[in-house]
Amino acid sequence: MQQVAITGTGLYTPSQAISNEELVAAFNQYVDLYNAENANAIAEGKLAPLAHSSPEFIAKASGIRSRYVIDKSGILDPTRLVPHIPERANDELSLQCEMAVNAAMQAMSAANCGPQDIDAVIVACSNLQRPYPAIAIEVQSALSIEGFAFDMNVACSSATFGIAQASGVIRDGLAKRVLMVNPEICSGHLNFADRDSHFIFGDVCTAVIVEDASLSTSGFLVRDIKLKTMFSNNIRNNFGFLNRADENGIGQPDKLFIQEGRKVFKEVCPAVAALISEQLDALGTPASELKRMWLHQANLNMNDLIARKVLGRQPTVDEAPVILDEYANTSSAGSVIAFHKHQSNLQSGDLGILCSFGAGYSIGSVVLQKR
Ligand code: CO8
Repeated sequence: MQQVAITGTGLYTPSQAISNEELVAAFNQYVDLYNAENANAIAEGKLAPLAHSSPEFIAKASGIRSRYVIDKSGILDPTRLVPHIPERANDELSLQCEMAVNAAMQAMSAANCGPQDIDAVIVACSNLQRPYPAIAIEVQSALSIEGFAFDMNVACSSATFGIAQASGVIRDGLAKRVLMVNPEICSGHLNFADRDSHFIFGDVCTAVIVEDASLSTSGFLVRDIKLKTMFSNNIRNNFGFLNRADENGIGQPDKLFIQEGRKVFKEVCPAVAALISEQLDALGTPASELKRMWLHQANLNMNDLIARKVLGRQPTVDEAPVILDEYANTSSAGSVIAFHKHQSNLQSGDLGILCSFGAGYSIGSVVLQKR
C-alpha cells in the first residue's frame, strides 16, 4: 500500500490564559451571588445551595492548572461566565478560519511547503461555528489552495480520524498533500457555571500536513491507523439546528457540554489500552519498543492509567508527555499539541503512538515512525 507521512505540524495558542485560581475565584463569586439571590428558596428547601469549587480539587482530579482562551473577560465575569466572541460579518474571516490559517502557516513551514503544494484541506474539530459554507473551504480560500476541502467532527477524536481521512484521500489518488486543521473553541460550549466541568476545557488550534511519503524524506511515516467508536450518552452536547423547533427546550443547560466524568474515566481507559495493545500485537511490535505515547490530553490520571496498562509500568514524563497542565483539555487538538511539542529528540526508526479518545465514544490510534 502507498505510504503516507506526517511532515509538519503547527500550533496556534490564544494570547489569554486563565489559571485555576482565577477561574475558581470567578466561579465562587457566581456561587455566592446565586446563593444570596436564592436565599429564601434555599432556606425553604426548594433549591439546593451551590458549593464552591477549588483549585486543589481541579489539579488533583485532572492535572489541569491553566487553560488558554479566546476571551478571558467574559468567562471571569461572575454575572456572565461566557466568553465574549462577537459574530463577524460574512465578508470577514471567521474566528475558526483565522485560527486555522495561523496554525496551517506554521505546519506548512515545518513541512517545507506552501499553499501551492496543498491539494486538500480538512477541518476536523468538536464544534463548528456554522454548518456551511464549510470552514475548511473558507480556509482553502484564505490560503489560495486549489483542490477541495471539507469539515468533519468526531469530537475529541477528530484529529486522528482527520489523519485517517487525509491518508485515505492520498491513497485514493485524490491528493498528494493534505492540510488537516483542528480549530477547537471549547470555551464556547462549556458551562462555566457547572462545578463538575467548569475547569475542563481550553481553546487552541493545531494543524498537520499529511502527504504521499514519496514527496520527501522528513517527518514520520504513518505505519498504522486504528479507529473505533462505541455509542455512549456519557459525554453529550445537544446543541443543534432543531433546538429552535422545541420551545420547551430553549435555554436548558444540556444544550452545552455535559458528561458523567467518572463513567467516562472507567469505561474509556480500558478500551483505549486494549485497542493500543491489540494494534501493537497485530503489528508484531512489543510495547517496549514504543518510544513515545502522545495521548489525548483530558485527564492526567487517565493518561497514567492507559500508559501503565500498555507499557506494564509507570511511564516516564518523556514517554507520555503532558501538556494538559498548561492547555487543559483542548479536545481533538490535545494529542497533536503533545506531538508538536515533544517529538524533536526522537531518532530515526523510533516508534510513537498518537492516540485520541472521547465523546462518541471514539478512539483513534496512529502508529508513527520517525524517518
Ligand atoms: N471543586 C471541588 N470539588 C469538586 C469539584 C470542584 N470543581 N467538582 C466536583 N467536586 C467534588 C464532588 O462533589 C465529589 O464530592 P463527593 O465525593 O463528596 O461526592 C468529589 O469532588 C469527586 O467528584 P468526581 O467523582 O466527579 O471527581 P473525579 O475524581 O471523577 O474527577 C473528572 C472528575 C476530572 C471530570 C474526571 O472524572 C475525568 O476527567 N473524567 C474523564 C473526563 C473525560 O475524559 N471526558 C472527555 C470529555 S471531552 C470530549 O470527548 C470532547 C468533547 C467535545 C468538546 C466540547 C467542548 C466544550
